[in-house]
Amino acid sequence: MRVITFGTFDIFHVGHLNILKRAKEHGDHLIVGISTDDLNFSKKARYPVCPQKSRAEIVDALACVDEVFFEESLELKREYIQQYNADILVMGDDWQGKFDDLKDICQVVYLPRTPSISTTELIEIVKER
Ligand code: C2G
Repeated sequence: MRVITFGTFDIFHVGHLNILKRAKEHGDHLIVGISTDDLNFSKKARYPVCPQKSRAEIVDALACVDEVFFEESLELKREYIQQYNADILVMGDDWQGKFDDLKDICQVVYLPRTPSISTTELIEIVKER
């Protein structure tokens, strides 16, 4: 089974690692869409701390990840799922219900987020020190 997931993975942390490891448990090939710097800017009005090439290299180096590509638009999930022949879409439960319309082409699974860690909180902690 081919699993696909998406994310920014900026300032890579254990919450990111946990979801990728758990995503892989749903199949035998894990494909990760890394959101581009421009997609982040359009969504959050700021660029990620780490540029997309570095973020993709880090995720691609993980033992649980088989393949990465750049996610250029949030609206293209259906096309990416078809292009990469994914059987299962895994997303964190901060996206609960948001991708249910894709259930006609793949399974859609939402996994609980790891509590008490996020890129935004890490940025705040580093700023305070
Ligand atoms: N995550 C998690 N636990 C945390 C933090 C993040 O499980 N404490 C998960 C998120 O739910 C997501 C993945 O890690 O599934 C990547 O998180 P982000 O980098 O914040 O990705 P995001 O900006 O939500 O993705 O199409 C989606 C876009 O690419 C944006």
